[in-house]
Amino acid sequence: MFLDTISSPSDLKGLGRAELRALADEIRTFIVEAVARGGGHLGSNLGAVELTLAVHRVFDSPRDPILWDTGHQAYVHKILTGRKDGFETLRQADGLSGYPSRQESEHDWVENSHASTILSYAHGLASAFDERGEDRRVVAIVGDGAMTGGMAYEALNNLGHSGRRVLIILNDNGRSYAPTVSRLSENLTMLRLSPSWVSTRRRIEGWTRELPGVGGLALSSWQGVKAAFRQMLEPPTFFESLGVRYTGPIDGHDIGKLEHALRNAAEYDGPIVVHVRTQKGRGYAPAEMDVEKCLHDISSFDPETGQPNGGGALTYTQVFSDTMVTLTDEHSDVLAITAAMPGSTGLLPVQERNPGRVIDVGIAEQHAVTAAAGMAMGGLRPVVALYSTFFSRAFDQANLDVGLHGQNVTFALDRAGITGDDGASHHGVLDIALCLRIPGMTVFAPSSAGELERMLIDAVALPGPAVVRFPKGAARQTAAGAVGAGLRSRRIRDGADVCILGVGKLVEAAEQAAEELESVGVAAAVWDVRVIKPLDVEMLRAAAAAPLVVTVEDGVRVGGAGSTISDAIADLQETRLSPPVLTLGTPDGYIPQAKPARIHAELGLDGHGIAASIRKALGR
Ligand SMILES: Cc1ncc(C[n+]2csc(CCOP(=O)(O)OP(=O)(O)O)c2C)c(N)n1
Repeated sequence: MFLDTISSPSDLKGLGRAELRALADEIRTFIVEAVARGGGHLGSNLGAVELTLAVHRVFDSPRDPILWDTGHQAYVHKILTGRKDGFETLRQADGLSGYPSRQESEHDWVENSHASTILSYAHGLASAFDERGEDRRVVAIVGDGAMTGGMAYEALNNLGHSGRRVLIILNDNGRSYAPTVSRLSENLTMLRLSPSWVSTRRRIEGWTRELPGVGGLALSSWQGVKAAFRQMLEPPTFFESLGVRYTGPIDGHDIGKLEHALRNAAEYDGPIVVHVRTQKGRGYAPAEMDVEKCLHDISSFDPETGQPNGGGALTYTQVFSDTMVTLTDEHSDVLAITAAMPGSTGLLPVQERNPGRVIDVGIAEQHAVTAAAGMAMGGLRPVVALYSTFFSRAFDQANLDVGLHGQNVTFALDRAGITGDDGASHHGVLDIALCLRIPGMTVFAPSSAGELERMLIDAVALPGPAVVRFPKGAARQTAAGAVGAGLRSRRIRDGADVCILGVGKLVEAAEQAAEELESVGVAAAVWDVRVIKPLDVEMLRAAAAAPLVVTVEDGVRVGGAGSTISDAIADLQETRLSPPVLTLGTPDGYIPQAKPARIHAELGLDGHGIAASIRKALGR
């Protein structure tokens, strides 16, 4: 096994071509087995094996920073930088992160897993090295999917202008989560299909210019030919008109060609993009054959077949999907917008059933939200389907473009709360606090499958903006009669000693806490808050009459639902003395990876933890 002999990039330098090819095969097998055990990102990593080998042979990491956009495709980089054994604990509590991690290795510079940021980091690092007189190369690897995000363009524009020495590797596999939606990407694809085009064009341009007598004329007719081929010319022209040199396309699975291109590009004194074409899922048949996602990410699976283990339970995503199918069936003005995640947000069945009613805007959450505001102004009822963590990107647009204009835009925020395996950057713990700051925004938190369906229908029917935030994974089944109505909260049980107000997923934990308290003689009332904004006055009054109020939410405690409820109880005109309000939520800190149940238990947000906090507060 070559793999066992590699513990740092320097171990690669002496390997010949055949050895490198064998090593690439071993790495692929290793990654498939590691991801099969506990899930993770597969397709992107399988596609980046040769590219990562070439990068580490040409550059001198960590002196030369190797920067990965999004970071989900850095498994090979981790293996080559001494972390192979860590894959036993990939994405587990206290284990290897699924993204680059500064704590893990000096080879990792950036661990933000939100896309399209890397060219900005690269610009900053190159500026710092220049200013400090340090001769270091900055290498930024960005996918064609990440190139659909606005920040990438802002950075390119700046890089071209400043002339900073950044080597950009455009890892083009034609795919984001799904096939990449972008004109630039379409044109990159054309170049991929005709890889010799750029060099041929440059050669012909050179010869034509030199033709004695007719050079100028021939060149002008060449302009006509060029116009005809504009589609093909766009990517190089695009980069070069921004001041960024373009080279490529290079076969991203040919280590020799890759190394040659990278060494040449490294000589260039300014920003340069090396366009590398790769195949997502390369070398693993089930990934290569997965037309939609190339097994972009996957939970644990059988490596023989590529089929996921377990599964079967109804998820909140599935409930959202089914409800959207119904809503788009019944209302011709309802449509959904996704930022490059049609599959993961459950919109593919909607697209299939009602073609044209799902719009994929690329990894462009900000644009998605403002475009939704425009659609609403034009008479449509858009539902913006995002993961909660990515909503943070578009807060300004939600606040001003949607909120200030009072538009009927519904935000469906999946993966709200603690998400688990993907670590700090993927938890959806800010959405409640952020959405509560937006005037006129109705904030729904469903606690079961039936509630999600009800709330989504209600949200779309409201005249102004609304958000429905729901957690990852299996949906709680709805007990008979346990679906609330409109903007009302729902009383679940009575009790005179304490009133627990549960939000979303934590309603179940609140009920468990009440049962545990009952066994020690404490009578707890429980409410499902359902709508965090506007708050139901009947619930507030009932809570204000209790000796102790406890709020529980799977979002940040400071500025979240609990603190808003606490203020609202204090503001109730009719109460002379407000009861104490204990607000339980996630802390003001970055929460590391682990299974959600474990994180909830550690944070005191499971039934037992909530009961313990209440007993402490009551002294019982
Ligand atoms: C702001 C943001 N929105 C959505 C995502 C979810 N996401 C993770 S990877 C990915 C696709 C990235 O495509 P690309 O950059 O081409 O990399 P590939 O996986 O194809 O190698 C998306 C949409 C994200 N990480 N960040």
